[in-house]
Amino acid sequence: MRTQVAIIGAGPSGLLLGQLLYKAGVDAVILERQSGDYVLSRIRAGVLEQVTTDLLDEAGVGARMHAEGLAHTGFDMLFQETRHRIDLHTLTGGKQVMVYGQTEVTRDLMAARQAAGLTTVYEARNVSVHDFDGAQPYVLYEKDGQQHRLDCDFIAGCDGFHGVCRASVPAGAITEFEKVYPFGWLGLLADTPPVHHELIYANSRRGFALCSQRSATRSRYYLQVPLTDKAEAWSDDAFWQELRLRLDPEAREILVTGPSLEKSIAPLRSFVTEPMRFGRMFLAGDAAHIVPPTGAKGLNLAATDVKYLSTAFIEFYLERSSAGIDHYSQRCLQRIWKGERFSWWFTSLMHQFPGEGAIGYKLQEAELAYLVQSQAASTVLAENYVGLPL
Ligand code: FAS
Ligand code: PHB
Repeated sequence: MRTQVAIIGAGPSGLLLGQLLYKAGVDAVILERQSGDYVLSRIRAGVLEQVTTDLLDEAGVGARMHAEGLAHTGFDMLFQETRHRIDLHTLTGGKQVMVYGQTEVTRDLMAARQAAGLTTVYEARNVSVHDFDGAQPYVLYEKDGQQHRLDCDFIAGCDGFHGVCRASVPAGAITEFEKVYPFGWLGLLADTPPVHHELIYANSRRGFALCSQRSATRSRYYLQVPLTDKAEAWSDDAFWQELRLRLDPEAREILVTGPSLEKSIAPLRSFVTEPMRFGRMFLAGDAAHIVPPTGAKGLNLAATDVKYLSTAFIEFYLERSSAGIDHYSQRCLQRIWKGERFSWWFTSLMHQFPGEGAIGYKLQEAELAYLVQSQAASTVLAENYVGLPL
């Protein structure tokens, strides 16, 4: 089989890249290790920046997002049992975010790809990438016990943090920057009405908590937990009880609990790969970078990588220009490091760090008090949260 762009991974990065290339008439085949159902079963991001929603519109998959997504113009910061609203809309001159789960974004992209009759090989086993430093790269994979070869012009590594593409780059050609946080996020999804119409980010001495949502009837909650915790060791009752202890009296009173649909623990890390291009192979999304989810940047940074990469490929094929390809890595990394900084800052402000002692909490409280009193400080938070301009 031959294609112009071989995309490894059918998460949001791979599917969005495939859709943008299709709209421009560039051929791409996606190879995905898991089944489509498995990809959809992973519960992840929930907040989309305007840049991302615009990109989904450009890809022709924004209709359901606009019909079912929830536009949010602010969120609450909770500390010392008091909530303070960060008015995104006023602080950013009219911007907002869209609350629409990554699962639904993935579902919309999958449906569009299937409707267009485009090739996605699910359950492609033992994918390996070859000769990406040469002019004729190719990919090998197994499907239903048969070995296959996919010849291509370019390889897009959209295969996430644990993928094969970054792992195939020779050690001397890549630099990795990493910071691992001493805690994780225990997430719970439930068909219960959200505790508030907007998100609540809570800094509690017991640990961080986040009250998010997927719709008016489906809630998503997170608790900071030790890395040694196991999701299966947390009963639903234990989760709800701990969440209540980290909320303010009003939210405690209003909280509607119910059986969990999903419970999982995600580790938190800051991670960046430099560069993101290796000959004719390009990394995008979690394959190249990871942020702690506090700032809701993971999916959004992936989307802007894909914007830059799709534009570069389209310029190459339609305008015979290599400018986008040659500048891809630099363009992405300028934005990625700003997203990494914000996500690290927000995580450092909102979580309890073992060993920081009482002074650690007092310093956080001082910064939070300043943040909600200073328009300048709140504006910095707001403009990073809604997403920096492209
Ligand atoms: P993905 O990891 O989503 O997709 C990569 C795909 O490649 C997967 O489908 C995988 O099966 C496939 N793949 C891997 N290796 C392969 C191989 N060898 N061959 C073929 N296919 C292969 N972001 C937020 O903004 N908010 C959150 O709350 C949040 N929570 C998260 C929780 C978890 C547990 C994780 C892991 C991430 C979370 N993120 C969150 C970040 C997440 O949303 C990512 O930014 C987003 O999934 C990035 O999408 P992709 O780059 O497509 O990577
Ligand atoms: C989510 O709804 O999954 C979510 C929302 C905001 C975040 C992180 C996760 O900062």
